[in-house]
Amino acid sequence: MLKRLLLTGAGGGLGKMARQRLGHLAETLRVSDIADIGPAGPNEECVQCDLGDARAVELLVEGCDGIVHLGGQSVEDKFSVIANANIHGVFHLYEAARKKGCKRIFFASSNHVIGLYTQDQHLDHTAPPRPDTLYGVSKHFAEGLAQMYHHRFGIETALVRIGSCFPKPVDRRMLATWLSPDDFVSLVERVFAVPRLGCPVIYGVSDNDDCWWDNSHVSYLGWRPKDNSAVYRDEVYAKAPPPAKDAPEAYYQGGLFVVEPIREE
Ligand code: NAI
Ligand code: 15L
Repeated sequence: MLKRLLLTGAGGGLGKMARQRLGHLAETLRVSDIADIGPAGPNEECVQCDLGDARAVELLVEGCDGIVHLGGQSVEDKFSVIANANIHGVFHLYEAARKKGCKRIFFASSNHVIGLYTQDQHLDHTAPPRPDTLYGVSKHFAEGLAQMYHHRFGIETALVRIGSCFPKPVDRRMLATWLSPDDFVSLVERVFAVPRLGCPVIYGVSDNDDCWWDNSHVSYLGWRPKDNSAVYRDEVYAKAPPPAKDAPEAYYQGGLFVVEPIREE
């Protein structure tokens, strides 16, 4: 069991669920966000912190032997917003981990690192990145940063390219990208249970019938996703007629992110 697990982004959609379901992994769960997420529950510590503030992040990481890093900008935005949370923020986190001796991190990367591949392409961890947005580029930056801290300083990171982690899939693309909350939790559990993690890219996706991504290189983790989006297929199909075959949401793995405008500043 970990002594103190840091959960960043605890005020977000995924973070709220993780806060409820990951407490058993550590004696103390330190939950953090830029937003106020207090009060602390039993065995919890709450720390309000902007990831863009290097000194605050160093204090945040102090005393933690594991991190589930969900905090940051989670969709496309102006470059300044992406840069603060996802570029400066992730650098501050790894620097703090190095200085304070935290050796294992679950990093919420994203399918938008490979969003410009088409939906008929099957990818494994060797596929060269094709980010679809500044957001996707920032996640790729973080993956590279984690590799550097692994090979130079021995910090292990699960680089989890999450597909779409929501209670259920809500559109046709998500029939392929859906990661169920239960499968997310079981993946975090395996990441902190295995004796040797390394720094692998892992596709964060359930055992869906529709499948673009291959995780066979990380079978050593013993992670076996159990849910399948197919049980929601009829519900999803009933919502809306299929988009045109060449519509971005039907053509690219990143869906509509690929047509996001580039926002300067
Ligand atoms: P979210 O947007 O609901 O939560 C992100 C949290 O990070 C928010 O509570 C926000 O206040 C916090 N945050 C933003 N900027 C910050 C800063 N400068 N300092 C400290 N905290 C800050 O996003 P969600 O859906 O919960 O996703 C969590 C993580 O997983 C994100 O990093 C996202 O990029 C990643 N992800 C999520 C996917 C999903 O399907 N939910 C898919 C792929 C990746
Ligand atoms: C992401 O990276 C986002 O954080 C999430 O909000 C979803 O848009 C997800 O990707 C997705 O592609 O469905």
